[in-house]
Amino acid sequence: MEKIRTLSFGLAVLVLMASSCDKEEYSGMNTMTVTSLRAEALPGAIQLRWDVPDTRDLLYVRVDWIDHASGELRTRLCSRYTTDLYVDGLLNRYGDYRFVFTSYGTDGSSSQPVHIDRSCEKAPSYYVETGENVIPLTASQIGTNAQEPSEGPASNLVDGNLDTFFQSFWDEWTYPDLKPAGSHYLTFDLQKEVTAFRFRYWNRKSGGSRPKTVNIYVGTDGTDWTLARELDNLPTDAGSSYESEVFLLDAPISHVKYEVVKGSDEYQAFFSLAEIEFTEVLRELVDPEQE
Ligand SMILES: [Ca+2]
Repeated sequence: MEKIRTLSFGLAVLVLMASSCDKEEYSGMNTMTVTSLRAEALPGAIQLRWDVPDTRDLLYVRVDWIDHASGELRTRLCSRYTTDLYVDGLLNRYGDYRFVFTSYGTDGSSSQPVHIDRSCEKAPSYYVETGENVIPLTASQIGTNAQEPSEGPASNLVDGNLDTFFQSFWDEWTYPDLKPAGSHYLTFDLQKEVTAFRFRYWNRKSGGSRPKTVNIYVGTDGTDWTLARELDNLPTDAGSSYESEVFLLDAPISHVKYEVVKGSDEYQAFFSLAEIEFTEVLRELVDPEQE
C-alpha cells in the first residue's frame, strides 16, 4: 500500500513538473497547504520562502524539484517550523526550475501540491587546478637583508641538500656594521609571472632558530611589496617542513618576500632554513553556464 502511495505521489509530482508552462498554482488547498510561496533568484541558487498554516495537523513539508543537469528528482523534507530553503547547484541556462510543495499531516494525509517556478541568476565562474610546475631557483634569484657572513650562504637554500642551510645574521660581535635593521627576510625572484603558487620549506636539522611567525609578501619588482599572508605557529621541530596553502592572486606576481617576525628562539632575530621550493599552480577559469 505504501509503495502504491509513493508511486502515485511520484506520478503527481512528475505530472505537475511536466506542465512547466503552466504557472498557475493548484487551487485545491486545504488547511495544511503552505502559502505565499516566494523564490528569490541568486547566482546559481534560489532562496525559497513560504508561510506555514497555523495548525498542529501539519507534520512536515516536502519540496521537490528536478535537477536539470542530471534529470533527477531532488527532495527536501522541511519540518513545520521551517519556512525557507536555500537550493544551490543550479544554472541559469536551464531556465525555470519548478519547486513543488506538498504538506504532510500527522495522520499521514497529504495536501494538494502547490508550486512556484523561478530561474536563478547566472552561476559564477570558478577556477579549477589543472597542474603545477616547480619553479627552478638558483642562488642569483635569492636576496636577503641579513646574510650571516661566517656561515649559511643563501645558495644552500636551493642545493637540494637538507643538511646544508641558510643562516641569517647573528655575529654582531665580529661584524657590528652588518647588523640588519628590523626583521630578517629573504626575497625570491621567481623570474616568471604567476597568479597562483604555493611554497614548501624544510627546517634546519639541528641548532639555530627556526621560523615560527612569518609574513609573506608578493610583488612585481622586488621593491614594492604587498602583504599576502601572515603565517603563525609554524612547525619548529628540527628538520620539520611546512607546505603552504595555495596563494590565489588577483594579478600576476613575480617576487616573494619571506619575512621572519618571530623564531623558535623569541629573543633572537636570526633564523635558519635548510631548503625552500616554490611551485606555480596552473588554473583554468570554468564558466558553468557554458555547455
Ligand atoms: Ca640546503
